[in-house]
Amino acid sequence: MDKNIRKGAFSLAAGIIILPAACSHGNKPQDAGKQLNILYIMSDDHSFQTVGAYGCGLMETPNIDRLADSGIVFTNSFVANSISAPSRACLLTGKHSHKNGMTDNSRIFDGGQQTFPKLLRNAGYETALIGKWHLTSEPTGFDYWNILVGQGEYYNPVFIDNGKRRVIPGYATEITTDLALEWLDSRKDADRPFCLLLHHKAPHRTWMPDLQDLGAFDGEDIPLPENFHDDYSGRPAAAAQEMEIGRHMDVVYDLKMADGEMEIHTDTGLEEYGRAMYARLAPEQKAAWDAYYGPIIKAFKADSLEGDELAEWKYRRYMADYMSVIRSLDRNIGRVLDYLQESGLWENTVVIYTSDQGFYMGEHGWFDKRFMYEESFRTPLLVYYPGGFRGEVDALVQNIDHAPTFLEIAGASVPEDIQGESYLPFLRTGSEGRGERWRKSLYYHFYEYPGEHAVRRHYGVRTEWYKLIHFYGDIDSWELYDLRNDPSEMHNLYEDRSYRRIRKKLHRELARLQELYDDTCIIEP
Ligand code: SGN
Ligand code: CA
Repeated sequence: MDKNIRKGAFSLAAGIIILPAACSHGNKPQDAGKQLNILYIMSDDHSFQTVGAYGCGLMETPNIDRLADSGIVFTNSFVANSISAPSRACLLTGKHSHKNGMTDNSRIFDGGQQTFPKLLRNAGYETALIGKWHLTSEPTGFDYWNILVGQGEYYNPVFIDNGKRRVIPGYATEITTDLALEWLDSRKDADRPFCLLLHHKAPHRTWMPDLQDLGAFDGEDIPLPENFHDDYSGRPAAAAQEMEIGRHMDVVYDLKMADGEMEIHTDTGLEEYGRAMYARLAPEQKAAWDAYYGPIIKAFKADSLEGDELAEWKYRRYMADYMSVIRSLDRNIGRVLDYLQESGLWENTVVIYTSDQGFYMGEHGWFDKRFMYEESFRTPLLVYYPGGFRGEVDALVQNIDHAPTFLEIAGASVPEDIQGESYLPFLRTGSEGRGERWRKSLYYHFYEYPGEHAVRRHYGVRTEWYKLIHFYGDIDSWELYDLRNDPSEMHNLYEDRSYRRIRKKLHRELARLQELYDDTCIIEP
């Protein structure tokens, strides 16, 4: 194999996770009956491919991996609707999008509805939210909240602190972490258990690294995914998207080629935003920024790349920036874990690390998410539970499962209308926890079309081995994948006669899930 080509991310990830303490029960037992604290850390657009513990080899994340060393790596963790605001609403309510009303990013979350932070408060918890929120309405159910405005900025971001806006100079990941540590420290003597939602902006577009991480991946061989030059044959919705690195990623906006001479121009409509992004930097930030990107801009101009060469250059710049942003994320998660360990909170705090969805690292030639294909349907999930299981769990879990899990941890009852299932038994005893009673398939529904990146509406079902997807609206197409033989989902087998029996079973399972979750609203654009 050409050393510059890497295999499909999923095939790289599958089966090669090596955990030092796999399948042992090595943590200190927790105090029986005491309500554990919950620290839920969620980043934005962090791919499992760039979490060291998932074994893809793209980069190391030594601090996030501390959760793998002391806890569980969920190797089959998924979302219900692969986009930010809907994903956050699934988290808060434990329900699919059609039930919580947050079907796409343009909606406003109804904060009057039942959410797990409200129920935890009733159960005696102190609740806090710090970082990205993205649900437009004011947060409800939190004793303290301090959130970024909308998507938030990487540099010198505006925070809304329990209603008051202020610009905080510096880098978003550091600032968000500082605020979380300050909040934890401020409640040192509190006797109530806490639930803190620590939501990072990183590594969302436009992947602006912290100054200290600029160039962290320079000189590294960043191999192209095997299917980078996908031609999307047999997959009309995949062919119709607008999220290709080659065609849709903007060199000024996404890849920081905002040259002082104003000679570089792009046609995606994003150039001016790229220049404005640079303009927001403070003078000393600009100086460090220029020292790094200046020579890259110069070489880019001199090389006048085109076609595949340009697409591959864009891919490598994108990956270098994205991974540099994660370096800071990982370092800051390390600061929080250090604090828990030094303060003694480590013994009675459950720590969850996940993302609002996955992301494409050039697979199919893409960045962004939205599709029910593996890279964006999956999301990393690592959980440390004091006194609990250490190792891997391969059960199919989904982001609607957090709410019932947290309620069960708190000893609160789980309301009937919550659609997720508690994964607490896995935290205690690993895969034996729920055994045969656990779900065998997952339901997914994406709605944001017409919308940025032009991914068509679709819903589908995934079992351990197969996936069935229906794209609908101004397109009507079915896709079927055999994930064992085609983990990169390149061959749509829906019309393949040898899969007729499987196709029928998957249709039946899809209908069962739509009935179970009561999803009757196929919204036509
Ligand atoms: C922004 C990005 C998109 C991204 C959405 C949703 N464009 O609109 O590329 O898909 O957010 O992301 S940008 O030009 O504003 O960066 S989400 O994770 O928040 O749902
Ligand atoms: Ca996101």
